[in-house]
Amino acid sequence: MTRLGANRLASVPKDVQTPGYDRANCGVGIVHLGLGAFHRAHQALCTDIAMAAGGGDWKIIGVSMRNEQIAADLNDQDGLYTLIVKGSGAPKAQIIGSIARALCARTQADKVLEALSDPAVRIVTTTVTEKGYGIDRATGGVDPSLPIIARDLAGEGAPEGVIGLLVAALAERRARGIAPFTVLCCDNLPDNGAFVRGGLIDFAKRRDAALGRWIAANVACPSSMVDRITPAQTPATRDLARALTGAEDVLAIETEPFSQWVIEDHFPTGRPQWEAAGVIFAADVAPFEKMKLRLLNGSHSLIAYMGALLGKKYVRDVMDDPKLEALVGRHLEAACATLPSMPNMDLAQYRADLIERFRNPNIAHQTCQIAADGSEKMPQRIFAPALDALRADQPLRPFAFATALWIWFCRDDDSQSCQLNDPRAQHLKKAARQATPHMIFAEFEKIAGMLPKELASSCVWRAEVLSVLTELTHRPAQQVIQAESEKF
Ligand code: CS2
Repeated sequence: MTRLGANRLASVPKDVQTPGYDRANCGVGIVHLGLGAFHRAHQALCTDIAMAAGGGDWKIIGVSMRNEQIAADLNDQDGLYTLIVKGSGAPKAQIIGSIARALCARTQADKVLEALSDPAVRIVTTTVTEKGYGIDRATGGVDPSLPIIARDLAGEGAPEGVIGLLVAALAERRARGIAPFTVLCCDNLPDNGAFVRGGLIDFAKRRDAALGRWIAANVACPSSMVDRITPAQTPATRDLARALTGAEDVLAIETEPFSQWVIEDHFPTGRPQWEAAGVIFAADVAPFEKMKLRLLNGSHSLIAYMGALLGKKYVRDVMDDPKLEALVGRHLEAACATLPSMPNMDLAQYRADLIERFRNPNIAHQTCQIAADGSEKMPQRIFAPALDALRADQPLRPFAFATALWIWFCRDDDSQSCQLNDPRAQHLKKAARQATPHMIFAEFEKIAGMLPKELASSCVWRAEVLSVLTELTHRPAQQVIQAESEKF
């Protein structure tokens, strides 16, 4: 079987869409950090559509932060890969051509810096996961206790972390009189533009105060909300790509039909015509971010911990159980009540669509994948809406329930179907394994930057979390979850 590559494009079946622009005539304009499945199903597709609609030099240099193999594989395929959309009908494949070439930051930091310093590059997009920035959310600056931040701050050799690389490239551009690039964070974090901006300025100031001031005055960091459920690749994905395109593609990925990208329109050095891909440009992204983080991601985390504790491998397996689905519905309702009014959004429809998306029988999204990095996800997905609910005297129970399940999952019991995978794993495990629910709660409360103080000190919140934890110490999780679904 021939490998996917530029020379295969002419011979893929007619129903497989190929890039609608002359790749050779479009130059590079974007560097993307974080070459995972999500980028390939989302930003790279939108840029592919934008170039087909309006041309422009917006091809992407894709940078994998740690994975050398993915970069090599992408280069072997001339930057091309197959995106398979799986809705209710037959799966549909498309070949994406917006990635010009790929690099790995861990092994080719100099080349990444060179690309980032190129005047042609006007935008840097990032999908490196919540923990990938090394930013301390309590201070808003970088966390120097993290090895990658400490290493890059020390300035020994080329930087390897996201913030270190970006600051080094911005310093180089400033020294050479080149306008800075716009940094567009595409991770599931609230106010993600301000978040990454805070990290860049703080890192820069620690090395050179004038550079910090220059970044503060000149670098645009628009916020964005991104959404598309994209599971990790499996061997079945590659088999399907082969069957649909007739080519071997080690980078093929599958995704759902739904896709959303809302961006604050602040690109001083230009941007692709992403509108052509349905991107919404909004003056304020915050309401969209809140909606997505609290409804989709919040209920995703609930599904993940129910699934992990009950041995249900995929999101769709959780949704197949009417009792669990009812708990997801309850969570969505409570989370919805915490949102600001959104006159142009039909939230009832959004919620109904979410249930359908989670149910998609053709998407094999592992609960274990979503359960990972809970300490990085719970604050914006569960604790922030819980605090708003507390202040507005709205139901806290759904958030307390999700929190207690997460805490129980952090015990990392051998019987669990998936193991704890979290940058604070040791700390969380120790806290979750305390002898009594009160001791567990007290230990979690102490974890810096995790629970908002006002929430942690609320008796109502405490009572709700403790009641679920107490039940979990007496009965199997299955019985506790089932009993919870019968409570309303
Ligand atoms: C998921 C997200 O892994 C997770 O934590 O909740 O990756 C989710 O699938 C995306 O945000 C959907 O847009």
